[in-house]
Amino acid sequence: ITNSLELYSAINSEEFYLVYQPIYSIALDKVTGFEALLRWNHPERGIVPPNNFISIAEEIGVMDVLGDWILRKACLDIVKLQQASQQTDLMININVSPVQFLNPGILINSLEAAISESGIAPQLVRVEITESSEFIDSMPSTLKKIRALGCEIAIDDFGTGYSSIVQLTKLPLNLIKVDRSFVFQLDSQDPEKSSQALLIARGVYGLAHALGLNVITEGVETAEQLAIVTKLGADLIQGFYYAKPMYESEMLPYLQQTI
Ligand code: G
Ligand code: G
Ligand code: NA
Repeated sequence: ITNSLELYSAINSEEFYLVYQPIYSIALDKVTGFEALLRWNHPERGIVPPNNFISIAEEIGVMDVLGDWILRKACLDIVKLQQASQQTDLMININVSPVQFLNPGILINSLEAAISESGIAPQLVRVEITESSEFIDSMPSTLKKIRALGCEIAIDDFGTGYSSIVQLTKLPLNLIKVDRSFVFQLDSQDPEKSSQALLIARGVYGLAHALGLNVITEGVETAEQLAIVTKLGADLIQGFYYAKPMYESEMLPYLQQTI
């Protein structure tokens, strides 16, 4: 249903936009950054969620172009917000697709361009990666280059799919993002399930911290879940409890209202 022409034209006619979800620091008791999340406002089909088109964009080879647009737009938006909110240390998490690691030169160029165009401090940029066994060989050297630019690297969806404990020591990471299925299970009404989830979560936080990695806990929706993960050692929280992904125009009012 979606072809490359349609995706290219969508980039040119600005049908893509980014929404932003806050990331909250427990230690600092404030929002310290946002994750940029892609949306497609299709002229006929309305809002198309990324799960319905990113894999197609990856297959037909437009992810480098789309990824370039995402990096530039997200950096520009967060710098604007830093200035408007006078919170100059706000961080931006940006998703990079595994296929972008097939053309590392383009990815690094895009990142450098996004940084220089926006003037953002590179250490405020976090690149979120998901592991994919196909591209794993080309990843470590490219990740090192990203780190050399000064950016941070977070591994997404930890605890699902390919991301394994071994990778935590093989890749030059700064953070892991715990998949929201973790939090969901902590809260299970089934006592056996929830106590198992508790053990696993404690282990993951402990391991991450022992390796010097920060943890973003995704999918926190309730005060109960927040209390549980805080006790377990969570440091950064992303979830509907704080806010759903919001439009760019909503970020400044959101920050002002949470101070
Ligand atoms: O925002 P939502 O929950 O619909 O996102 C679903 C998934 O789509 C995310 O977990 C993420 O993996 C992917 N995604 C969202 N935005 C981006 C983006 O800008 N780039 C890439 N590569 N993936 C994205
Ligand atoms: O894996 P990744 O970080 O790319 O996923 C981000 C997506 O997860 C966002 O698009 C958002 O819609 C979704 N998300 C974030 N917080 C919550 C939450 O508390 N509950 C649920 N169900 N989804 C969430
Ligand atoms: Na992500």
